[in-house]
Amino acid sequence: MATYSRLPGSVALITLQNPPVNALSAAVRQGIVDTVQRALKDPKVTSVVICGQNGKFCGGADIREFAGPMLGPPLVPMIHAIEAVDKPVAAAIEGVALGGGLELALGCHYRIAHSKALLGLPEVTLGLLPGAGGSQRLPRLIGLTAALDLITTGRQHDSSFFSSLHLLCVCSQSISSVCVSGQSLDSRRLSTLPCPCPPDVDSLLDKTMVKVRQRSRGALAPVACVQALMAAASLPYTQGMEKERDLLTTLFNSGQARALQYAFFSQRVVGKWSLPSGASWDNSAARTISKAAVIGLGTMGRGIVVALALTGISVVAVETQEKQLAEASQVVPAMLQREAGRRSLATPPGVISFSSNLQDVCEVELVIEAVFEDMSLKLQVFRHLTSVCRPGTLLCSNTSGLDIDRLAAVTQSPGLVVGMHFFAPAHVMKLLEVVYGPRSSPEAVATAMQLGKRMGKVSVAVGNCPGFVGNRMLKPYLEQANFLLEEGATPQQVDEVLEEFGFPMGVFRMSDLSGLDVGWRIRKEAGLTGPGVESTRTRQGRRYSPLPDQVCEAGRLGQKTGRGWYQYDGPGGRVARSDHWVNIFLEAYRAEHGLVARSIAPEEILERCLYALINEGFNILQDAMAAGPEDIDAIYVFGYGWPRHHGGPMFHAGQVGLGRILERLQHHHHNHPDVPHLKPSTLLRRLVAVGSPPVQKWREFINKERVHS
Ligand code: 3H9
Repeated sequence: MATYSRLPGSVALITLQNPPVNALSAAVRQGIVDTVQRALKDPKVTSVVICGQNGKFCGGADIREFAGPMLGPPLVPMIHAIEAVDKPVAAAIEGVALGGGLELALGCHYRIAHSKALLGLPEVTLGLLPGAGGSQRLPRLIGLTAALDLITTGRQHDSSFFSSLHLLCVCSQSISSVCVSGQSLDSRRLSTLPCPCPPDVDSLLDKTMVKVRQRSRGALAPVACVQALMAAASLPYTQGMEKERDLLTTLFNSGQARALQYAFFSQRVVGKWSLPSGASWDNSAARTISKAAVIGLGTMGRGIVVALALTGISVVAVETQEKQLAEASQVVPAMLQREAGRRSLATPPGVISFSSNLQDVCEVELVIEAVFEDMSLKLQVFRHLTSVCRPGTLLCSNTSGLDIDRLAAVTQSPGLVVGMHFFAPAHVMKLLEVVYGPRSSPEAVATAMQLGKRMGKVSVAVGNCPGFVGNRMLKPYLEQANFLLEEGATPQQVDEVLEEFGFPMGVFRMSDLSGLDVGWRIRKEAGLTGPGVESTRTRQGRRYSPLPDQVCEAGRLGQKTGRGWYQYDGPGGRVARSDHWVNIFLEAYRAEHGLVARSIAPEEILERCLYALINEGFNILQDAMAAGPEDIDAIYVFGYGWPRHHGGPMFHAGQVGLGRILERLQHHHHNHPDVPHLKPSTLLRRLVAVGSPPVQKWREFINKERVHS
């Protein structure tokens, strides 16, 4: 709702009230309409100020209402009516003015903001455009060029940025004095102003459209934002508003908007973690960490040191190999300085001290081990740590899939051991998997989750199983991609289909970037390949493709060697070009194994890669290794490049239809009975049997089934 009060004198104060961010719900909109009317009718009121309760102006339209029918007064006429009134109206902005909140402020005649306030039009990130006049008023105020950037990216900035664009007025005269002086409000009504455009407006719009199409990877909203701004540049306001409305309606009805809004909420749902033991975010206390240590200063370790230091934590960075230590002590401070310069830090970065002696971690509160992915080495480190650290120190491992419980077992306090699985580069990538073992204490999980949040990560609590959630699902995806090559596809064909779907990189380009030796080493450790293992297409009782092993054996380890599934300009080269060698190699491989290449349709490529991954997601939910589909989806969106406008793999399954996914998995499993990952998961079957409930209901269904079983 919105409350009304008269300040001493002649100013009416309207306060938006809808915790936590004063979103413009039906009740708030009704409140605004009523209170503005009251201010107009009151002869003693000469000016109006709109503000928000609890230091937050407004977080925009109430996203929770988007799923239901539209109730209450619509935003567009409400804002238009405010702009039209003849008493000056000012928006007093504290905290945030985002989306519809900023659009409301743009309908006011004056805008004043606190220096720390954050403003922006982030609708594009929700699959929408600023549809309450924002796409038409903002460019009229700040010019087309600046508006294009803000609206197509959804970027948010503080008030000094917007002051420089004259969006905020430095009030040299108070609002009431404007009224007393009888100054006309005409020039303050943005809808009446022309849109300032650069001389080469057509070329600017064309170039922006090309850039936006490339960047958006199939997302509709950024393109619609450019179209709305084209209208602002070329049409009178009223016609521009018609265009804005039509584009908004199309976006609103698209699956992409639903996916992006789901992604917004799933990012918040995962913060409210719970474990099968009943421990959860609201009943488990986290420790505040001020001193930490990182063991191992390879690529991951260096990134983790920087991520910790950026939050103000002092870090002991330990590396036992002298050469690696010398290199890291040069590189890490430079990385930190660069990152600190890019962000405006609330606190100065923590101090980093380098050491080659594990003994130096004895004073810290938390250790993150980031040594080579080798169980015996990690066990050795954990044994050492438990003997040198103070009792009560949290011991974490950055393993990407090894058994946390085995590491915990060699320590004096297994309850204080958790996994903190970062993604490279660790100071940049948003995802953190926090892995709890059967003995991890709620306090250890809560501390790791909160530490992740402090580092600006989306932290997701996951169970302890090989590969945890992300890498466990990646395995069947990679496996299908290899099988498709055996059957006749090329790496480019597979990658193109996946990139068309919206992944920034297809599976083979991605593998080349990560290094093909990573998986090779894991397969060797698992006894799947290596000296003495026969080169057949079946290993350990199931279909296996030795293709990636053979590529590695040929010395092609990806970008770092200048050759992998593609060829590059040289070692470390970035631009992937198709390589004739790969085609000859695939032909020879097929001939050796008596395989006849067939032409494979893009639909089959997409289905087999994605549905195998999704199927494993259902197995993970069934095994309670993830609390709900939102956790899996957040992991894939923030850590694995899953296109956000498809919501995440589990959301996508719901959009395709669970019945359809089941039917296609059955079909592909029938054709490939030796591939267990294609066998539909029991949970998927059960969900289909109860009528395919929407993804938001799966958690409840799974929990109920668990209670009954
Ligand atoms: C729009 O305006 C469309 C118009 O152009 C046109 C329409 C015709 N609605 O993020 P937090 C909830 S589209 C409903 O953890 P923070 C959020 O779910 C909108 N709920 O806090 C969470 O709930 P819970 C354009 C909302 O301090 C709680 O508030 N606006 C909304 O880290 C706290 O959120 C945006 O895109 C909302 N609009 O960050 C802004 N916003 O506690 C979206 C938040 O139950 N919001 N909630 O989990 C944000 O970016 C951040 O929430 C904000 C606060 C920066 C405001």
